[in-house]
Amino acid sequence: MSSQKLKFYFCPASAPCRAVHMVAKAVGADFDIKNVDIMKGEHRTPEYAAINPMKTVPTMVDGDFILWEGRAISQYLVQKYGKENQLYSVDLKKRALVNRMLYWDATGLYQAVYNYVMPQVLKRLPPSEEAAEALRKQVKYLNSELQARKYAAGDHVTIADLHILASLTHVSLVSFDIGSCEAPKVEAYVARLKTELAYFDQCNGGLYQMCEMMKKMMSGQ
Ligand SMILES: N[C@@H](CCC(=O)N[C@@H](CS)C(=O)NCC(=O)O)C(=O)O
Repeated sequence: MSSQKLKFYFCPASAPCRAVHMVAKAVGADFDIKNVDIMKGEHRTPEYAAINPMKTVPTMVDGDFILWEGRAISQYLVQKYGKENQLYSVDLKKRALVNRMLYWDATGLYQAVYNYVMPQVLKRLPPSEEAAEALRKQVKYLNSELQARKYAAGDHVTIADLHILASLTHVSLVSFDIGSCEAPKVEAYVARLKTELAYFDQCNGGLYQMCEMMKKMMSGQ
């Protein structure tokens, strides 16, 4: 195992970056963070494109190995540091369930969050009822999964929970009430994870700073 410090390129408010940050803390990785301000277009510079031609965050650099796609980085981190195998069990079926929830987050939940939140944040468009309904549908689905178990993929926290939590908290940037989704299990799950994860505040502060900026912008300050 290389003893070199990992380097993460993060935008502090970004959901996949916050999720990877939580995973890195959970496994006790030693890392440095380089902030990339995507609002200022810092991810589109030739220097950044040379590291990640997709020009997205997060990106991880581990010596001469470079990886992007948040969920792939999280899987790499647990496999590399492996101290908390429960986060991404080596058991075939347990891992398959974590993967199912990670893929659902990538293609279902986070897409719905993105489609509802980002037009309001980036283009100052009014909230779309159609996008809100699509998001409610995803939250209700998670509620049904949480009837049978405490966490997304079992009875303990996995990397799927950390990505799902990052997606769900992203709605704080706008006015979206998870309470309006008739999903009490999801509300309780988010509240529980926020208190259970010792690193939650440290890894998610950038989101709440951006929420404050958004509030000021919306009120014309
Ligand atoms: N599927 C990718 C999505 C990465 C992504 O789109 N990140 C956003 C920030 S949340 C970004 O880099 N946006 C810049 C752009 O698309 O121009 C992942 O999960 O890592």
